[in-house]
Amino acid sequence: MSLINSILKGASLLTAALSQTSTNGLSLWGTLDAPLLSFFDTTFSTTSPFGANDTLATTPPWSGRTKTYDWTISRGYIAPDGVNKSVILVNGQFPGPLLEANWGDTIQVTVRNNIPDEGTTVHWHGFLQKGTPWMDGVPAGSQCPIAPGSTFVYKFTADQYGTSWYHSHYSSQYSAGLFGPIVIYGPMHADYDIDIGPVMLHDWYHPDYYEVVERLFAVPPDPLAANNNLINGKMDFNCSQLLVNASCTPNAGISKFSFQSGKTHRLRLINPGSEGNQRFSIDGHTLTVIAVDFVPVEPYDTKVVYVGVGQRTDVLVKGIGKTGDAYWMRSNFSQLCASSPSHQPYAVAGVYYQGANTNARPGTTAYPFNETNCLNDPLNTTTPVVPMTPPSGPAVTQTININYIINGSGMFLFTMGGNSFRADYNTPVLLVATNSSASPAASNATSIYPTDWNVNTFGTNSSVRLIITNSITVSHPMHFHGHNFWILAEGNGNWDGTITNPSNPIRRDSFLMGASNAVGPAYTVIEYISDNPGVWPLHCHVAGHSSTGLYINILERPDLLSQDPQIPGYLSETCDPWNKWTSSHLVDEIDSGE
Ligand SMILES: *[C@@H]1O[C@H](CO)[C@@H](O)[C@H](O)[C@H]1NC(C)=O
Ligand SMILES: *[C@@H]1O[C@H](CO)[C@@H](O)[C@H](O)[C@H]1NC(C)=O
Ligand SMILES: *[C@@H]1O[C@H](CO)[C@@H](O)[C@H](O)[C@H]1NC(C)=O
Ligand SMILES: *[C@@H]1O[C@H](CO)[C@@H](O)[C@H](O)[C@H]1NC(C)=O
Ligand SMILES: *[C@@H]1O[C@H](CO)[C@@H](O)[C@H](O)[C@H]1NC(C)=O
Ligand SMILES: *[C@@H]1O[C@H](CO)[C@@H](O)[C@H](O)[C@H]1NC(C)=O
Ligand SMILES: *[C@@H]1O[C@H](CO)[C@@H](O)[C@H](O)[C@H]1NC(C)=O
Ligand SMILES: *[C@@H]1O[C@H](CO)[C@@H](O)[C@H](O)[C@H]1NC(C)=O
Ligand SMILES: *[C@@H]1O[C@H](CO)[C@@H](O)[C@H](O)[C@H]1NC(C)=O
Ligand SMILES: *[C@@H]1O[C@H](CO)[C@@H](O)[C@H](O)[C@H]1NC(C)=O
Ligand SMILES: *[C@@H]1O[C@H](CO)[C@@H](O)[C@H](O)[C@H]1NC(C)=O
Ligand SMILES: [Cu+2]
Repeated sequence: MSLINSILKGASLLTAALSQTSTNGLSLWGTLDAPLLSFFDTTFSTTSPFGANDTLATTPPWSGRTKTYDWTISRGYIAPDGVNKSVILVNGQFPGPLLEANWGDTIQVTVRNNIPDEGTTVHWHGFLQKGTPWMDGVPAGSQCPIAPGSTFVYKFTADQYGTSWYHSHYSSQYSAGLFGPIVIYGPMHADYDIDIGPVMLHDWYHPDYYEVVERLFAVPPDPLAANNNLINGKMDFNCSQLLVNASCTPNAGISKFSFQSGKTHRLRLINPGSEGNQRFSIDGHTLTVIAVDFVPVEPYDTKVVYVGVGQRTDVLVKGIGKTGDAYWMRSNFSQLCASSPSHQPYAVAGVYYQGANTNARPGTTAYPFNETNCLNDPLNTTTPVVPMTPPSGPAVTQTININYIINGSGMFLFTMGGNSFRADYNTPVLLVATNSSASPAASNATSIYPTDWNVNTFGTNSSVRLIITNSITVSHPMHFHGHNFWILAEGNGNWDGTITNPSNPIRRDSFLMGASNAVGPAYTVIEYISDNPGVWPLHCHVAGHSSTGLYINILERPDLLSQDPQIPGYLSETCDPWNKWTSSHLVDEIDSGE
């Protein structure tokens, strides 16, 4: 019997065999004790008028309020699915604590790195960081790694509202658990009664993250397949299929959620996974999509949503159940789109209506579903609530191809724009871009950057259109920092210039890049306005693909960066301790660094 069938059809009650502390440390995610979230608080707003219904606003109210957090990053041992393993925790929690704020707040997070032998950073996925490009949390891009034993204070504006996540950007460290959800309360264009909060859907590996990366760099590469799939950091595992030497407890306990009959629930789906794109559904229920990434969209109904790695989808779910009812929530690791098939791709959680026995096993049936592609809903189904029209012609258009090479040592490496990326942790691109003695060159040329840093610049062009093509038969969940860019078109073969919804194309910060097929290479055409000086990575969010080079840096408005006097000071806060630490410790940069 497969694990999933034994969970779905088992005879006993769904009682967790391990305590929440054993499975998730100090985290409450996935338990019925996890707090419900609140709503947008407009009372603080000093810009007037500004209300919960100002859904067309494009700039945040200035709140004057700072939300402060104090986090310690450290190693620990937990058993999220019953298999005990070494992880990296935020304040002892997996998944990490909720970062919540109102739109327009200042967020200040003190991050103390207590990992004894590795640097770290925290990236705030999807925030624009306009005016604070040194707070993006990218080692070798916007900062040096935070050295073991040192602290860095991230401070930035909650410039977007909706759902996101934070994660380490250092090597594949987030695969070890260093991530958590972000909720920014803002105007609401669709009403709901109950905010269930984050629902994190992600694959899970039993070996240590470093071993997963090591196997990628073997010759020939020997990629490890995901061992399990989790919802809010929890799932069961069949211990007779264990492939590592670790203690294993069956029936560790799955996630559970409370629903109320007749009420509308908001679920904030997040994929913080390492490889697997997820198909999410709740048996018998309809999902109304209201936001993709940080972009509110005109509501549309569907039974299944596809959430790629790094993406978020906010859905409203009408409580169709009666008192005492229980339903299965499901998230399937999309096998059609996986580079390596997962050992156990099916995650489930229990949805319990008022009065239900929360240890009872739901008896509901999944929607039948066959995978036909590895893309989000068609571009024309998704219309942003706040309309924005791209300029009638972009200032510059560039094609960037994704491919691979086998290098002189027989290593398989991904390439983007012709080169495989590799970072230098001691020399962030942003620091070089503001190096006053080098700035005349930096403002004009990429020649001062080593080739494998993959630095691209478009000078002072006001808008940039990128035709990203993929020559390989594997799809990629791509993420671009610093922008909510437009997605103009996607397909295979040659783009004919047609733009979907030309007056208001979908915008987001993470997209699914299709695979090459019989028609030809895949293409996705994106466009952004060059209004955010900084160093913005554009990369695949599959941890192993980014580690093997599927990554470029876009150096935006180098002319303005070279004149910013604040940058050297911010960078020395991490680079001084890091340079000191690395002068007496060998940094084992096994992968690209990201
Ligand atoms: C666990 O896996 C073993 C070996 O594949 C299989 O024989 C057994 O039926 C599975 N048990 C359950 C409860 O799924
Ligand atoms: C996991 O291993 C650690 C370290 O060996 C131990 O302290 C902890 O009790 C174990 N937890 C479980 C659930 O086995
Ligand atoms: C927002 O609009 C709804 C429906 O039009 C109304 O019931 C509600 O009072 C409004 N809220 C605010 C804060 O204006
Ligand atoms: C498995 O781990 C245990 C505890 O760390 C150790 O005593 C044992 O030798 C290991 N077994 C194998 C086969 O590596
Ligand atoms: C998810 O997997 C289950 C099998 O566990 C299957 O019945 C269901 O149709 C799948 N749903 C989707 C959306 O892929
Ligand atoms: C899925 O594919 C099978 C086999 O081709 C077919 O019988 C079934 O009707 C399909 N289901 C859906 C929901 O499309
Ligand atoms: C989107 O485009 C597809 C194919 O081009 C078409 O079949 C579909 O009706 C369109 N949907 C909407 C909502 O316009
Ligand atoms: C091939 O790539 C690996 C990983 O980046 C690197 O360690 C190795 O030196 C490269 N070999 C050559 C010949 O460039
Ligand atoms: C800054 O530029 C000078 C002169 O080109 C060079 O010697 C120095 O290494 C550069 N520093 C950095 C951090 O790039
Ligand atoms: C920028 O580079 C181009 C081509 O290399 C050169 O012609 C031009 O003079 C440079 N401009 C500046 C300001 O350095
Ligand atoms: C726009 O970008 C192109 C391609 O990088 C470059 O050749 C051109 O000089 C840029 N124009 C300006 C005004 O910076
Ligand atoms: Cu990829």
